[in-house]
Amino acid sequence: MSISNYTFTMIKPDAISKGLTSTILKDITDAGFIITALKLTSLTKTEAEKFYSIHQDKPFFDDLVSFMTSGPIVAAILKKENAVEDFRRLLGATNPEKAEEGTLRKKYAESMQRNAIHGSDSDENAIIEAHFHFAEKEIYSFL
Ligand code: IDP
Ligand code: MG
Repeated sequence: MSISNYTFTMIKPDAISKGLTSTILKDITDAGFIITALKLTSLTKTEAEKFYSIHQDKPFFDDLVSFMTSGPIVAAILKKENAVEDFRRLLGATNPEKAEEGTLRKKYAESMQRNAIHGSDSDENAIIEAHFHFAEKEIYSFL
């Protein structure tokens, strides 16, 4: 099975605090993604800084780390043909005002920062991010 069939997602603290976890997971599985790893967890400040280190020089970095450590997250690995690209399409634009109708961020995000859900941006990052959150024994293969 090619690595391009997997992506990594997080339901962010804003969406969890609104009770949207099961709704979002249903939207994801209804769109054809299979959950191969799943947990309710949280990020320490150090972990959030590492996960988003590519953005460390951006003006929004400190606020992003505060937001992502403000409450629990749900982390998941998703399987589908062309998973990374298809999930980014389901997710919608980073800025919910620019997200297309029907996308997860259009439906559930409240702002550019509090945008409800994360999705990996490449096959390489999907694998790195999946292993950031999950041990091998927590990842299930359905084939
Ligand atoms: P992405 O999540 O759509 O891939 P990135 O550019 O990788 O977007 O940014 C990571 C996260 O940082 C976003 O999902 C959002 O929570 C936050 N973020 C990005 N740009 C801004 C901004 O301009 N203001 C506030 N927060 C931002
Ligand atoms: Mg990104």
